[in-house]
Amino acid sequence: MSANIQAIKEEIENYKVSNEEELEQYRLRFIGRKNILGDLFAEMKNVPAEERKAYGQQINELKDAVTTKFQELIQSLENLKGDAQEDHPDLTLPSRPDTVGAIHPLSATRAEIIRIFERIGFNVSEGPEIEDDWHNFSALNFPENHPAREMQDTFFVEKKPDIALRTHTSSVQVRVMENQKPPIRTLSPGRVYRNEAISARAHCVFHQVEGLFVDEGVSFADLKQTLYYFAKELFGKQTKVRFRPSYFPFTEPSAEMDITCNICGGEGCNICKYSGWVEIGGAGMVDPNVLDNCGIDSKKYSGFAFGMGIERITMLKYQIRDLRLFTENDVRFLRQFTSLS
Ligand code: 2NM
Repeated sequence: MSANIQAIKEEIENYKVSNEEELEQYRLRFIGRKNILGDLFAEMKNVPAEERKAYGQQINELKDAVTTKFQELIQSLENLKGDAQEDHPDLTLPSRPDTVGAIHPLSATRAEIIRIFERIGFNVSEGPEIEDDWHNFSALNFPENHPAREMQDTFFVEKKPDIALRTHTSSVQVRVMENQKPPIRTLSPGRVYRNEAISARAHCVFHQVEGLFVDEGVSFADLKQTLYYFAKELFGKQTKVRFRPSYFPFTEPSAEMDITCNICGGEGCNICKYSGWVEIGGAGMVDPNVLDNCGIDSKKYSGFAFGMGIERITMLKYQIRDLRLFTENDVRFLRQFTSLS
């Protein structure tokens, strides 16, 4: 085989195309009217007679190779185009499932508490998170030297005049009492701040709901029935409630409120420390001083108030053991609440 034919054969074998233009170059070189094989055919007359037959055979083989390769190149170009199309959506594929976000368990609990109290005539009130001394402490009957007013308990934004991050949402209720006339039935959910070390059970930012009912003739019996109703609605009909005497500057008398442990049903477990009861908040009759401080005549009106931590309620309801899970936003935690509404 002549060196020339061999070289062309190799050229054809190694030919690669990556676009239409290169394919056209191949066509022009090997198939078009002035293709390179034409020269080889023209050469035929110079080949010695005894070699002519073999020579002709080689050129014919070369011609076949050119056509076969051409088909291959067309196919490879088609395949390349197919690969490129994978960047585009394949409309025949089944759709990907839509991943739905989850309602944060704290939001779900807050919404549920609000729904329960709305059914018995409570509205929702909100107020500033940065408060003055009057609304956070003084109006609420905190004495001048009360420990809650100290730096280690309260985050101060400014000293003289004292401006701080509210330590409870009672400050919102002071504003409501100052601006509205009884009857008042209001629920104040919101973020509160206390200067505490962060642990599994405490955080410097957490959420509270406080409730307030002021009208003529409101009694401790009203307080108890309201909170019985609430506990059964939130934790189930079997839930029992008990009140233990306590002390708050803004209520007299004051009580702490326990419910039967919703984990063990009162049998005793490590959540309720084998007592069968868990604390869910505090309550009491609004101190007459507080009513008077807010411009409500304490001789005519009385009221009850209560407060609870939303984190604590949520932990009990969903058996969450560490408060820090609420703020870490770990999707493995959050995804467990996709069914909440
Ligand atoms: C609690 C416990 C007892 C409370 C008091 C008031 C207000 F503004 F009426 F004085 N709001 N919330 C209160 C009473 C809060 O939290 C443990």
